Amino acid sequence: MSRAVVALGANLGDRGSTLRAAAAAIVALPGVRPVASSREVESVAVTLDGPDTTKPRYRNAVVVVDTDLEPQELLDALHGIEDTHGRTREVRWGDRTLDLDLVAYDDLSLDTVTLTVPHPRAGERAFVLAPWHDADPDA
Ligand code: A4P
Ligand code: MG
Repeated sequence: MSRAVVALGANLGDRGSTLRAAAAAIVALPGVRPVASSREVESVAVTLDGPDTTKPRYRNAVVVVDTDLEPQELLDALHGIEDTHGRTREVRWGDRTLDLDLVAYDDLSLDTVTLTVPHPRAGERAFVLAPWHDADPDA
Protein backbone atom coordinates (compact mmCIF):
# COMPACT_ATOMS: atom_id res chain seq x y z
CA MET A 1 0.00 0.00 0.00
CA SER A 2 1.02 3.59 -0.54
CA ARG A 3 0.64 6.52 1.84
CA ALA A 4 -1.34 9.43 0.39
CA VAL A 5 -2.03 12.90 1.75
CA VAL A 6 -5.25 14.62 0.68
CA ALA A 7 -6.01 18.30 1.32
CA LEU A 8 -9.65 19.32 1.70
CA GLY A 9 -10.94 22.87 1.28
CA ALA A 10 -14.32 24.61 1.17
CA ASN A 11 -15.54 28.20 1.23
CA LEU A 12 -19.19 27.80 0.21
CA GLY A 13 -22.07 26.07 2.00
CA ASP A 14 -21.80 24.39 5.38
CA ARG A 15 -18.02 24.03 5.20
CA GLY A 16 -17.50 21.93 8.33
CA SER A 17 -20.22 19.42 7.42
CA THR A 18 -18.87 19.16 3.89
CA LEU A 19 -15.30 18.57 5.06
CA ARG A 20 -16.38 15.87 7.51
CA ALA A 21 -18.63 14.15 4.93
CA ALA A 22 -15.83 14.28 2.37
CA ALA A 23 -13.28 12.87 4.83
CA ALA A 24 -15.67 10.00 5.58
CA ALA A 25 -16.22 9.39 1.87
CA ILE A 26 -12.46 9.32 1.18
CA VAL A 27 -11.71 6.68 3.81
CA ALA A 28 -14.75 4.66 2.62
CA LEU A 29 -13.38 4.39 -0.93
CA PRO A 30 -12.54 0.84 -2.01
CA GLY A 31 -8.80 0.35 -1.60
CA VAL A 32 -8.42 3.18 0.92
CA ARG A 33 -7.75 2.90 4.65
CA PRO A 34 -7.70 5.75 7.18
CA VAL A 35 -4.41 6.68 8.87
CA ALA A 36 -5.01 10.12 10.40
CA SER A 37 -7.05 13.24 9.97
CA SER A 38 -6.44 16.80 11.08
CA ARG A 39 -8.44 19.43 12.84
CA GLU A 40 -9.97 22.10 10.61
CA VAL A 41 -8.30 25.46 10.06
CA GLU A 42 -9.80 28.76 8.88
CA SER A 43 -8.15 31.16 6.46
CA VAL A 44 -8.78 34.06 4.12
CA ALA A 45 -9.53 33.12 0.49
CA VAL A 46 -6.45 33.19 -1.73
CA THR A 47 -7.42 34.14 -5.30
CA LEU A 48 -5.32 34.62 -8.41
CA ASP A 49 -5.08 38.31 -7.32
CA GLY A 50 -3.91 37.38 -3.81
CA PRO A 51 -5.71 37.17 -0.45
CA ASP A 52 -9.28 38.54 -0.77
CA THR A 53 -11.16 39.43 2.41
CA THR A 54 -14.37 40.13 0.42
CA LYS A 55 -14.67 36.40 -0.43
CA PRO A 56 -16.09 33.78 1.93
CA ARG A 57 -13.41 32.40 4.23
CA TYR A 58 -12.09 28.88 3.74
CA ARG A 59 -12.06 25.95 6.01
CA ASN A 60 -9.30 23.41 5.27
CA ALA A 61 -8.24 20.02 6.60
CA VAL A 62 -5.95 17.12 5.68
CA VAL A 63 -6.62 13.40 5.61
CA VAL A 64 -3.79 10.84 5.50
CA VAL A 65 -4.65 7.42 4.06
CA ASP A 66 -3.08 4.18 2.95
CA THR A 67 -4.23 3.06 -0.46
CA ASP A 68 -3.68 0.55 -3.20
CA LEU A 69 -5.23 2.91 -5.75
CA GLU A 70 -2.79 4.38 -8.26
CA PRO A 71 -2.39 8.19 -7.99
CA GLN A 72 -4.62 8.95 -10.99
CA GLU A 73 -7.25 6.46 -9.78
CA LEU A 74 -7.25 8.18 -6.42
CA LEU A 75 -7.57 11.64 -8.04
CA ASP A 76 -10.48 10.41 -10.18
CA ALA A 77 -12.21 9.11 -7.05
CA LEU A 78 -11.59 12.46 -5.30
CA HIS A 79 -13.18 14.28 -8.23
CA GLY A 80 -16.21 11.98 -7.87
CA ILE A 81 -16.54 13.04 -4.22
CA GLU A 82 -16.21 16.72 -5.23
CA ASP A 83 -19.03 16.19 -7.74
CA THR A 84 -21.37 14.72 -5.13
CA HIS A 85 -20.87 17.94 -3.13
CA GLY A 86 -21.90 20.16 -6.03
CA ARG A 87 -18.43 21.30 -7.05
CA THR A 88 -18.46 23.54 -10.13
CA ARG A 89 -15.47 24.98 -11.99
CA GLU A 90 -16.05 28.47 -13.40
CA VAL A 91 -12.97 30.34 -12.22
CA ARG A 92 -9.55 28.98 -11.30
CA TRP A 93 -9.07 29.46 -7.55
CA GLY A 94 -12.73 30.54 -7.44
CA ASP A 95 -15.19 29.91 -4.62
CA ARG A 96 -16.03 26.24 -4.17
CA THR A 97 -18.16 23.88 -2.09
CA LEU A 98 -15.33 21.34 -2.00
CA ASP A 99 -11.80 21.03 -3.32
CA LEU A 100 -9.82 17.83 -2.87
CA ASP A 101 -6.14 17.90 -3.79
CA LEU A 102 -3.66 15.05 -3.76
CA VAL A 103 -0.77 16.64 -1.88
CA ALA A 104 1.63 13.71 -1.72
CA TYR A 105 1.78 10.02 -2.62
CA ASP A 106 4.66 8.18 -0.97
CA ASP A 107 7.82 9.93 -2.19
CA LEU A 108 6.55 9.93 -5.75
CA SER A 109 7.28 12.81 -8.14
CA LEU A 110 4.80 12.86 -11.00
CA ASP A 111 3.91 15.49 -13.59
CA THR A 112 1.25 14.58 -16.13
CA VAL A 113 -1.37 16.72 -17.89
CA THR A 114 -3.90 15.91 -15.17
CA LEU A 115 -1.83 15.28 -12.07
CA THR A 116 1.23 16.87 -10.46
CA VAL A 117 2.54 15.28 -7.25
CA PRO A 118 3.66 16.59 -4.85
CA HIS A 119 1.00 19.31 -5.24
CA PRO A 120 3.04 22.26 -6.59
CA ARG A 121 1.54 24.90 -4.29
CA ALA A 122 1.05 22.93 -1.07
CA GLY A 123 4.50 23.78 0.29
CA GLU A 124 3.77 27.51 0.37
CA ARG A 125 0.33 27.27 1.99
CA ALA A 126 -0.12 27.29 5.74
CA PHE A 127 -3.72 26.12 5.23
CA VAL A 128 -2.27 22.84 3.89
CA LEU A 129 0.94 22.53 5.95
CA ALA A 130 -0.59 23.27 9.37
CA PRO A 131 -3.34 20.62 9.15
CA TRP A 132 -0.91 18.13 7.54
CA HIS A 133 1.44 18.62 10.49
CA ASP A 134 -1.53 18.22 12.82
CA ALA A 135 -2.43 14.88 11.19
CA ASP A 136 1.20 13.72 10.94
CA PRO A 137 3.73 15.41 13.22
CA ASP A 138 6.52 13.76 11.19
CA ALA A 139 5.29 15.28 7.92
N1 A4P B 1 -4.34 18.61 -10.76
C1 A4P B 1 -3.03 18.45 -11.02
N2 A4P B 1 -2.37 18.01 -9.94
C2 A4P B 1 -3.30 17.86 -8.95
C3 A4P B 1 -3.22 17.41 -7.59
N3 A4P B 1 -2.04 17.05 -7.03
N4 A4P B 1 -4.37 17.39 -6.86
C4 A4P B 1 -5.31 19.08 -11.75
C5 A4P B 1 -5.56 17.77 -7.42
N5 A4P B 1 -5.70 18.19 -8.72
C6 A4P B 1 -4.57 18.24 -9.47
O1 A4P B 1 -8.03 21.62 -10.34
C7 A4P B 1 -7.56 21.88 -11.65
C8 A4P B 1 -6.85 20.66 -12.18
O2 A4P B 1 -5.69 20.39 -11.43
C9 A4P B 1 -7.65 19.36 -12.08
O3 A4P B 1 -8.36 19.11 -13.24
C10 A4P B 1 -6.59 18.28 -11.83
O4 A4P B 1 -6.50 17.38 -12.93
P1 A4P B 1 -9.46 22.11 -9.90
O5 A4P B 1 -9.73 21.53 -8.55
O6 A4P B 1 -10.42 21.88 -11.00
O7 A4P B 1 -9.30 23.70 -9.86
P2 A4P B 1 -8.61 24.60 -8.76
O8 A4P B 1 -8.59 23.90 -7.46
O9 A4P B 1 -9.22 25.96 -8.82
O10 A4P B 1 -7.17 24.70 -9.37
P3 A4P B 1 -5.81 24.49 -8.65
O11 A4P B 1 -4.80 25.18 -9.48
O12 A4P B 1 -5.60 23.07 -8.30
O13 A4P B 1 -6.05 25.32 -7.33
P4 A4P B 1 -5.39 25.07 -5.95
O14 A4P B 1 -3.93 25.30 -6.06
O15 A4P B 1 -5.90 23.83 -5.38
O16 A4P B 1 -5.98 26.29 -5.14
N6 A4P B 1 -7.58 29.71 -0.38
C11 A4P B 1 -7.72 29.17 0.85
N7 A4P B 1 -7.70 29.95 1.95
N8 A4P B 1 -7.88 27.81 0.99
C12 A4P B 1 -7.90 26.97 -0.11
O17 A4P B 1 -8.06 25.74 0.06
N9 A4P B 1 -7.69 26.74 -2.51
C13 A4P B 1 -7.48 27.26 -3.72
C14 A4P B 1 -7.34 26.37 -4.88
C15 A4P B 1 -7.33 28.70 -3.91
N10 A4P B 1 -7.41 29.47 -2.69
C16 A4P B 1 -7.57 28.91 -1.50
C17 A4P B 1 -7.73 27.51 -1.41
MG1 MG C 1 -8.15 21.56 -6.76
